[in-house]
Amino acid sequence: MRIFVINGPNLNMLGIREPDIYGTLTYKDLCEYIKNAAAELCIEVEIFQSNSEGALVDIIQSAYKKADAILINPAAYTHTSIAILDALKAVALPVAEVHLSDITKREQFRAFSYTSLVAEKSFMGFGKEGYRMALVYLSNINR
Ligand code: CA2
Repeated sequence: MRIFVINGPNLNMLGIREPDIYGTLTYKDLCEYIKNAAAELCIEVEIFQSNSEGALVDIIQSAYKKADAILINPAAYTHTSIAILDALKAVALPVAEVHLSDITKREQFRAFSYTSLVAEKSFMGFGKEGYRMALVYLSNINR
């Protein structure tokens, strides 16, 4: 099974600021954690990160016929991007949404997620562990 893990804007800055919200984990640490979790589950992962909405749409489209599922943390685009929602609908793959923080317990503008409209399941507020939980969830989806 091959899963595309897609991370949105500013996640590459993890560990640099706002440790109270996102912890001290760096983006490199997060990628290592995802790769180790995937290896334990015998899943192949390809990890992407972009700060650009269009690039994220391109990455989602490239998953078509190449991936069996998508794990996505669209970061701030979670709350704004119909383009990312449409791309996820277009490729019609199982989607799990992950957020390091619990977006329902933060500012009001973060409470709504366009991604949740297409995601089969959302994991939020579990930090890096949410990525492992989402990999487990997607690996158990029978298609
Ligand atoms: O909790 C999450 O995973 C988020 O998707 C993270 C996004 C935020 O916009 C979403 O509302 C929730 C932010 C990504 C990282 O932002 C940083 C900000 C400062 C320092 C380092 C990272």
